[in-house]
Amino acid sequence: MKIKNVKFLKAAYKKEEIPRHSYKEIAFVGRSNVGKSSLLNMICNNFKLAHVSQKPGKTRSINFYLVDNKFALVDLPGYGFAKVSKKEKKTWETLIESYLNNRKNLKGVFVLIDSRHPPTSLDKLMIDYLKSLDIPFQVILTKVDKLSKNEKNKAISIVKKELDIDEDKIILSSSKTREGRDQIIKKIFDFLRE
Ligand SMILES: Nc1nc2c(ncn2[C@@H]2O[C@H](COP(=O)(O)OP(=O)(O)O)[C@@H](O)[C@H]2O)c(=O)[nH]1
Ligand SMILES: [Mg+2]
Repeated sequence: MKIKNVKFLKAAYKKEEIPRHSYKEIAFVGRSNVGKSSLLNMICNNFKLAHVSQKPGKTRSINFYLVDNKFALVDLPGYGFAKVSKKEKKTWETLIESYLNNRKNLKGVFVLIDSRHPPTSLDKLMIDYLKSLDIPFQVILTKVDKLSKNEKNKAISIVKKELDIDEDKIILSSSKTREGRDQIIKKIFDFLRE
């Protein structure tokens, strides 16, 4: 259970550009600035793989990465960024939905939530959406290096309650300290086996 070689496959800006391949896929979603690119880089041991931005709302495409010529990691555009036009927002939503809705190779989704804040209405919508489509998912609470032990426990109980999920559906992670990396990688391989 290791990730060795990761290479960029493709960026899809519209649904016609979503690649047709037979690789199983694991996707990552979350609001913009949640730490998704940093997490992907941390997991893949590659600090240049995904673009970490100071300005939120940059990734407008679905990015596909091929891992060890075996399966793909999929970076979905961040949702809920306020500073974009309604039209632009709609385009992203349609792109995310058309991907999640019809993707046979999709084996699991990681939903990233900032551990310092309670889940947003968009996080809840995403979880409900995945539940309704019967897509296996796992919640990752990001940036836990900013929390004390006590605050971590609080964050877990809020997320459990707000999203109506069990504790085993939650992983605490930090791209700074690499906390949670082993658990996330294990879960990726569990998803691929299911
Ligand atoms: N303290 C801390 N900051 C983080 C962590 N992950 C990301 N960040 C910071 O959060 C900001 C957004 O990160 P990025 O990975 O680009 O988020 P994305 O928009 O979800 O892809 C950047 O300033 C990162 O340096 C983390 O685990 N701990
Ligand atoms: Mg990003």
